[in-house]
Amino acid sequence: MHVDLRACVADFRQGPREPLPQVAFAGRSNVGKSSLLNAVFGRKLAKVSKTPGKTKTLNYFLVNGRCFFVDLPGYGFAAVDKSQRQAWGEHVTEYILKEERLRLVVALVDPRVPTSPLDQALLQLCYHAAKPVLVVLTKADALPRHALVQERARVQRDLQLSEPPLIFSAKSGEGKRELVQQIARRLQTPLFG
Ligand SMILES: Nc1nc2c(ncn2[C@@H]2O[C@H](COP(=O)(O)OP(=O)(O)OP(=O)(O)O)[C@@H](O)[C@H]2O)c(=O)[nH]1
Ligand SMILES: [Mg+2]
Repeated sequence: MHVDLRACVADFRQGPREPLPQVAFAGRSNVGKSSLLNAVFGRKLAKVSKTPGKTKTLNYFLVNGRCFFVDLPGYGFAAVDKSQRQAWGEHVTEYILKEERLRLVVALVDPRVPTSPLDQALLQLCYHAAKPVLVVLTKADALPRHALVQERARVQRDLQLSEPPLIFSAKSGEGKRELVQQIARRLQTPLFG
């Protein structure tokens, strides 16, 4: 996979100009968005941290010259000041509402934590913007299998999803192939080859 980091911007209007489809990776701070991208890329291109709030801009990665994967700042992180939090939220909200090249939102959920109203709000925003959503459970390695299966059913119920969420682990690589396949299928664009 050939990947280039092409832009890091707060306002999507300053993002890349190419007329290529975009796939955004959204979810709470610390859910594992940047780690998921690094696992998919097979390279440490996105910055990862134990401290929530690491990704502060919309980071655009050009994938095989065919589409952009966009790493978004996380939501629900209390330790930054309120005005900064609102500005990030507004930037992400505007991006989802107004970016016409945005074709899919991959919504990441940590199966170990109760469903947040912020996760519900993200899905509502995507439905409102008529953007397709793919829900992915991160950090699958951190739970025993039976617990993971239970949490997957809970998340599906809480978020009223028609299909069970995908399972993913950046640590073990589980779910990587299926995620890439699903993204390619939804974009109707082969990402490789
Ligand atoms: N066990 C485990 N830990 C993970 C996994 N993915 C991410 N983490 C850890 O979770 C923490 C947050 O990961 P990030 O990828 O920076 O999360 P993020 O969603 O990009 O966070 P923000 O940029 O702050 O919004 C780091 O300590 C990662 O090592 C995973 O698959 N398994
Ligand atoms: Mg990040």
